[in-house]
Amino acid sequence: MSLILHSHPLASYCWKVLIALYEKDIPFETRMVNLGDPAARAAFEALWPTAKIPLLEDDGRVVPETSIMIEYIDQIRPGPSRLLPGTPQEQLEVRLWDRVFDSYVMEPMQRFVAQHLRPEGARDARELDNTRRALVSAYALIEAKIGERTWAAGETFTLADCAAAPSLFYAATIEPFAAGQTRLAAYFARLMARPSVARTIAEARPFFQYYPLRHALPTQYRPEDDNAG
Ligand SMILES: N[C@@H](CCC(=O)N[C@@H](CS)C(=O)NCC(=O)O)C(=O)O
Repeated sequence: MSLILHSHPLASYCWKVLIALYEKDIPFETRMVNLGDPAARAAFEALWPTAKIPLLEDDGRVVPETSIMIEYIDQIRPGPSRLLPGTPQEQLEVRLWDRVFDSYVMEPMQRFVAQHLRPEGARDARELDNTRRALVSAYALIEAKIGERTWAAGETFTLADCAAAPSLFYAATIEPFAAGQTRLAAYFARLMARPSVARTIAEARPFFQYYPLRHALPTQYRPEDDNAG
C-alpha cells in the first residue's frame, strides 16, 4: 500500500478525505494539484477524466470520488474504527447523510463561492440567492432530523461526518446557522473539536488568505492581516 492524495489545501472535498485519512492514522503522500495550469490539468485529467480533486492513488490504482475513496480507505484499514460501520441497513444511514452533506450543503456552498471568484460585476444575483436559500433549507433539514445523535449517523464518527465538517465549515461563512438551530450548532462544535478535523483546518490556515469569503471565517481562523483591521 502506497497512498497518494492529489489535493489542494483549501478544497472542501479534499478536506473530506484528509479527515478520513487522519481518522485512520494511515500514511500517505500529498501532491498539490494546480488545475489552473493547463499542462498540470492535462496530466491530471489523464489519471481520471473529471479532473476533480481530490484523487486517490494506491500503488497505481486510481480511486476517484470522495465517498468511494473513504470506503476504500475503510476497507484497506478497518481500524481503529470503521468509517462505514454496522450492518448493510445501518450503512444506508451513513450513506444517506454523506449524500445529504455533499448534495445539499457542499454543492450550493461551492456554487456560491464560485460566484465570489468572479469580479463583483460578473456575479449572478439569482445564483447567489438560490444557493443561499438552498443552504437555509439544508440547515433546517439537519436541525429537524439529527435528533439527539452525537454524529450524523449515530454514536460513531463516520464517512457522513467527514462530508459534514468541510461543507458546514465553508457554508457557515456564507449563511450563519439560525439562532434556534441549537442541534446543528452543537453538532458543528463537536465536528470542529474532532482532532482529525482540527488538524485539517490548521493545515489549511496558511491558505485562507486566498479564500474569497475569508472575512466571514470564524475569528480564530481568519488570516492575521484581516484580524488586525
Ligand atoms: N463528486 C466529486 C466532487 C469533487 C469536487 O467537486 N472537487 C472540487 C474541489 S472541492 C473540484 O475539483 N473543483 C474544480 C473543478 O470542478 O474544476 C467527489 O466527491 O470527489
